[in-house]
Order: sequence, then C-alpha cells, then structure tokens
Amino acid sequence: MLFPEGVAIDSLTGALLPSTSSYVKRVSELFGIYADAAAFAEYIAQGGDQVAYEVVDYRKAESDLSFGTTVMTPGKIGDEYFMTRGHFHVRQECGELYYTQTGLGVLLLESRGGDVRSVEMKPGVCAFIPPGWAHRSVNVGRDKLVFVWVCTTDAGHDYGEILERGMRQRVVERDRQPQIVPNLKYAP
Ligand code: M6P
Ligand code: ZN
Repeated sequence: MLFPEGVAIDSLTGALLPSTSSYVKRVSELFGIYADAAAFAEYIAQGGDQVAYEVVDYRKAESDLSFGTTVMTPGKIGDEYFMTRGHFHVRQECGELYYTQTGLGVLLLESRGGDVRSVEMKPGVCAFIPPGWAHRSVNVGRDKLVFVWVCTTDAGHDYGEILERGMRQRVVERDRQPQIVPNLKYAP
C-alpha cells in the first residue's frame, strides 16, 4: 500500500527529497537534435561534454500520477539553445504539466496534425501540455532552468518520430534574444 508524504523540492537545484530515481543527459548523447552538426562536433572536440539536463523522479508504479523535476543547464550549440530530446507520449490520451520554478525557457509543442505552439517558461507559470502534443523544453536563459513536471505514471515516452524528423521549429539566439524560427532541416 502507498502512504501519503510530503516531498521537498529545491527550486534552485531541482533536488527532490525523497526521490525514486534520476538520470542525466550529457550533450554528447544528444547528437542529431541540433541543427549545426559542425558546431556540435566542435563543442565536443573542445572537451565540452557537460550535463545538458537532469531529470529527478518521484514515481510509484502503483500510482496513476508521477512527478519530478528537470534541471537544464544554460548553453548553446552554435546559435541554438540547449534543449531536451522532445517526445510524444505513448499513451496518446495523456497530457502533462510543467511548472517553472527558476530560469527562463521556451516550451515548443506540436500536434500530430502539424499545429505548432510555444509557451514561455518562467517562474510561476504552469504550462499545460494537452494530450497528443509533442513537447520539448529549451533553456533560453543564462541560468539553470528548473521546472516541476506532473504526468501519468505510464504515459510513456515516444521519442522515435521527433528523433527522426525533428520538430518544425527551433529556438535560436538572434541579437542576444531568443527567437523561434522554422526548422530548415525539418523532414516529415
Ligand atoms: C520533462 C518530462 C520528463 C522528460 C524530461 C526530458 O521533465 O517530460 O518526462 O523525460 O522532460 O525530456 P526528454 O525525455 O524529451 O528528453
Ligand atoms: Zn512528456
């Protein structure tokens, strides 16, 4: 049987107490998601293989709901900001919430029908990700981006489509400002 408990979330580090699991994604593991392959190779060649993001879970198989944090390092590959892989949910009826605690980001979303949307991520804003929308978060700030996510435990991550064809939009720096631009490499 599960018992209720309070979970302390550190809004600056994303640490959960208690947590059930965590993992990190290093930049080198994200080959192929950035537009500028040469900038990516140069970044790695120069010894840059920092943690791009860390995900900490509070997940109980017996519960329908799970939550956790994602902590994204600031950085860019070429002019493109650090981002998550991006995914649909395997269970298409499952949405998700992203509640930003620290930092600045852009949440890129697209429906299976090809609609595109974005939601600004900033402290106090809870982004609603409806069922059926792929989502990818992008850290456009100078500091860490820390957000709390809440999702159905067995929603499942479906990475295939986004990994193969990319998303329709990218977030790049132009005149020192984040800008959402069409993905010229988008290949449906
Ligand atoms: C959010 C949640 C997680 C997800 C993480 C990283 O925190 O949606 O479920 O794993 O972002 O995103 P991705 O798995 O697409 O790299
Ligand atoms: Zn998700």
